[in-house]
Amino acid sequence: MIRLYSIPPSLYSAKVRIVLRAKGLAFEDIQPPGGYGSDAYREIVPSGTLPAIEHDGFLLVESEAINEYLNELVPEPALLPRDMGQRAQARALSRFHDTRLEPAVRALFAHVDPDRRDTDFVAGQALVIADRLAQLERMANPSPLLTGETLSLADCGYPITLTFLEMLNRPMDLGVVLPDAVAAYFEALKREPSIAWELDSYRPALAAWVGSVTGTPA
Ligand SMILES: N[C@@H](CCC(=O)N[C@@H](CS)C(=O)NCC(=O)O)C(=O)O
Repeated sequence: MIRLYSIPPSLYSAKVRIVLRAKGLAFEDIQPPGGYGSDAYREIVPSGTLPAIEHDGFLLVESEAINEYLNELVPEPALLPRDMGQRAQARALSRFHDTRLEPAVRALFAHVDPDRRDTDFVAGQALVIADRLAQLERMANPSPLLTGETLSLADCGYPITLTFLEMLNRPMDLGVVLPDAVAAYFEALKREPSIAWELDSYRPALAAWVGSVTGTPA
């Protein structure tokens, strides 16, 4: 049994759960004692960060490393292409999510509460996000997923970040429109069973978080 340390709105924990489910792995979802960064949690996970997994006494943090580990732990279904170049490209697209698109969306979190919102910053950040999405459209050629017909590690962060964006777009007046290819890709992601499963529980958790910050239902 794998233990996953996570909290409900944690985007990178959702990215790991998609792989756990795609691999058919049983797991126990545990909230960090005292919250992430607490002394109690650091005694278990020295970095104090989420997500973390514990498997047969082996502890690992960082969603990319965790997902690569799970992909090797259970080889089928393979979540990376056989071809070396395509495999490298899948990793590049996953890192584009983690280092370019997601941080641009995450920068909005401090402004979700209307009482603490800097509208100029939010308007500027909406442009950055639109630029990142346009970059993604130029880099990727989803058919319908990033490496073809079947789910790969490249795909696992995008459905969560795009769901965040979808949920914040209207209440924060972002006016971000997904480029056509990215919108079609998002729809294909939602049809993927392990992603649909994750989104079923993730959406309410996200809505609850947005509602708790804004004081209104999202
Ligand atoms: N690069 C990390 C990002 C995960 C992340 O941002 N986790 C947040 C919680 S959702 C966290 O642990 N923050 C505490 C910290 O950065 O010290 C990954 O891919 O796992």
